[in-house]
Amino acid sequence: MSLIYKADPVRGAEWKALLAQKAPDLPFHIWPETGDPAAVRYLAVWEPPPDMMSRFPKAELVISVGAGVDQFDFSRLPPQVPLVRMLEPGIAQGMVEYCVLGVLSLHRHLVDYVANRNAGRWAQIRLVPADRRRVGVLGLGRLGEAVCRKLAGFGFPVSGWNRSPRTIEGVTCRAGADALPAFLAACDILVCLLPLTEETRGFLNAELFARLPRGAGLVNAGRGGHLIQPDLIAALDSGHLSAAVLDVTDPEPLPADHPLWLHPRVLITPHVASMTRPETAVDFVLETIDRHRKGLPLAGLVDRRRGY
Ligand code: NDP
Ligand code: OXD
Repeated sequence: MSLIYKADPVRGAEWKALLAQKAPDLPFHIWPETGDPAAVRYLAVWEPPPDMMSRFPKAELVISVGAGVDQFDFSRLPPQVPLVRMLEPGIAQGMVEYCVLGVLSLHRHLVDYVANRNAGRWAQIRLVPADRRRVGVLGLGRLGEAVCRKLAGFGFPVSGWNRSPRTIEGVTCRAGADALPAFLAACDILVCLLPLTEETRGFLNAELFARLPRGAGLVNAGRGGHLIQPDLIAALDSGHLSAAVLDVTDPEPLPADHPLWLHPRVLITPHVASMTRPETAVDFVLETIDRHRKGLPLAGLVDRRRGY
């Protein structure tokens, strides 16, 4: 009964050392090494091998090493094999840091100061108090909720928009398509933390940008597929949007000659908003395997019909 890991090999080596201590009886292999394929029961993967089920016919449980699961082709996973997404707490911690970084960068005009630095220009921009900068978060799941709470602590008026209704202390929560226009109209900075699904692909588009107040900023830490990139460039060039902080792009890596790299109103990071931490990820995986063996409900179980 072995566990296969298929993701960043450097962190895989850390998983191996941790598992050797915490679960010495669980054979562990780092892809492309697999041991006896017939012994494989559990997989912890970022991108699964396309022939996963024929290669590992006795696989019983698949765990995404990331919080997102849009990289999975659900049709290749038999319904009896549960897919669980990573819920280790380091992901939320990293995402909170990143979104605070992105929102504060926009709030405190970092894009302008980078341009001024490049031009050797000393020019002070008037501060806007946090209580006059409205921040909105799309998606109030594990990450969106944690981000809202932290941002509210800075004194920003924070609102959130979600598929189903949510209550978060200190945050104005709205739900459903009918509530979206009013939510967007009150976002000076918009943060996207939606999962990428059929419903949310291309969500950040010209129509949505037009509903934001003139001069609004964007932080996208969800997935590159949420954003229609030419629409963003058009909105920035027209001045309707002031700046964007993007951690995710489509494709990844973004080609060196892509216009987004050179756009003066865009800051890009290479999908590093958060990184799954081996120490806590291994604990989550061991607990998930244990619950699966006991037939208990699994935290992070993906609903394949919803797509997240
Ligand atoms: P969750 O599944 O916990 O939350 C997703 C939230 O989005 C839920 O509250 C859900 O609503 C809401 N939602 C889903 N579809 C819609 C929709 N069509 N309209 C409105 N709301 C919707 O996910 P996480 O918070 O853990 O993660 C969110 C995403 O962040 C991941 O899917 C991944 O893409 C991205 N991510 C990016 C990382 C990075 O490094 N850049 C790192 C980790 C994650 P409901 O409550 O109704 O289900
Ligand atoms: C994730 C990611 O989904 O790293 O965890 O993007």
